[in-house]
Amino acid sequence: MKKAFITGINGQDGSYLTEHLLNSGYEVAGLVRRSSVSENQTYRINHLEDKIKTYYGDLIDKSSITNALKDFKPNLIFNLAAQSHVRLSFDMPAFTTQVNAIGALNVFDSVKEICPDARVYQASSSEMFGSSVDDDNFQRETTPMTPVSPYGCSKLYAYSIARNFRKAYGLFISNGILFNHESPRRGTNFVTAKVIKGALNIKKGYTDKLEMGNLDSYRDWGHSSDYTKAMIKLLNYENPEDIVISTGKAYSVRELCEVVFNELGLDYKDHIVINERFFRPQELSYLQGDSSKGRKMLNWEPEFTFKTLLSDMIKHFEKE
Ligand code: NAP
Ligand code: G4F
Repeated sequence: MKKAFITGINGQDGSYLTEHLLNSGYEVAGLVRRSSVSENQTYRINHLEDKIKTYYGDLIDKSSITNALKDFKPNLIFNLAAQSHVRLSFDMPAFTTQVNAIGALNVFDSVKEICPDARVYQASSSEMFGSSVDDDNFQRETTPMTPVSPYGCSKLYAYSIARNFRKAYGLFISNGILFNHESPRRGTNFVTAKVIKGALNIKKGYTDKLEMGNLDSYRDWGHSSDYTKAMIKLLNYENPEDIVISTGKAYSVRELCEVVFNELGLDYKDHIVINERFFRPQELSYLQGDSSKGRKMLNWEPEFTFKTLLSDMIKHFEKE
C-alpha cells in the first residue's frame, strides 16, 4: 500500500485530498498544529479520524517534520501547510515568510535527509504571478512571476527552492501552481465564502449590510475537490513537473456578488458597503489561468463550473 503524508491535512485542500487518497487505497497521515481549541481545528477531518494518523507538528519546527517522516515512511508528501490568507500576509509578513518559505525549505530538507526517494508536491499559487499577465490575458507556466504580496513572495521562494532541490539533489518535487479554489470547506474570511455567508445572513434577516473590499479584481475560481485530484495525478506522473491548474475563466468579485445575491432573490447593490479595511496595500487585479499543459499531461478536467461551485457552497451554508 502506498503511503501519503500531508502537511495542512486539516485545511480545505488537505481534507479533500485525504478523502481522494483514501478512496484510491492510500494509507494517509498528516501534520496538525497544536491549538487551544482542537475540536474546532479538526472539523474538516473529524469524519476521517479513524482512517488516518496525525502527528503534532509545525512547519517552523523542522524536528517535528523529520520525526513524523521517520515514523510514517511515506512514498508521497503533499506540502499544503501555509498561512494562506493574502491580506493577512500584509499584517504578518515575517510569520507568513517563516511558515510558507522557510517551512517549505524545512520540508524539502527533511525529505532529503530522511526519505530522498519520496515524491513531493509543493502547493504553489497563482498569487506568485502578481502583476504579470501574458498578452492574451492568461497566466501560464512561462509567465514571469512578479508577486505583489508578502504571501506571493513567500510562495515564490518555496517554488524556487523546490526547483533548486530538484536539480541540485535529484529530488522528485513538483509544483502545482493552483489558481483560486473554493468549496463548502473554504475559510469564511475568503471572498467566496464571505459573500455567500453574508448574503444568506441578509436573506434570513439577521443583518442588512455586508462590508467588502475591492469589487473590481478578477479571479479564476475552481473547486477544491477537482483541484486536489490533480495534485495526486501530478505526483503519479513519470517526471517532476511544474504545472498550472485552473478553470480558464475569470470573473470579477462584483460578478461573484451579483450571482450569489441574485441566486437568493436579492440585489447586491442594496446591501454591499465598501470598507477600506478589506483593501490590500497592493492588489492583484487579474487572474486567469491557462492550464492546457496540465490538462493534457495529467488527463485532468475540472467537473465544477463557477455556477455549480457557488451552488454547492450556497447549499452547504444554507444548512448552517
Ligand atoms: P487552508 O484551508 O488555509 O489550510 C492551510 C493548512 O495549513 C491548515 O491545515 C493549517 O492549520 C495549516 N498550517 C498553517 N500554518 C501552519 C504551520 N506553521 N505548520 C503546520 N501547519 C500549518 O488552505 P487551503 O485552501 O487548503 O490551501 C492549501 C495550500 O494551497 C496552502 O499552502 C495554500 O497557500 C495553497 N494554495 C491555495 C489556493 C486556494 O485558492 N485555496 C490556491 C493556491 C495555493 P491550522 O488549521 O492549524 O491553521
Ligand atoms: O478570496 P480572497 O481572499 O483570495 P486571494 O487573495 O485571491 O487568495 C486566494 O487565492 C490564492 C491563489 O491565487 C491562494 F494562493 C491564496 O492562498 C488564497 O486561497 O480574495 C479574492 C479577491 C481579492 O482581490 C480581494 O481583494 O477578493 C477581493 N475581496 C474584496 N472584498 C475580498 C474582500 N477578499 C476577502 N478575503 N474579503 C473581502 O471582504
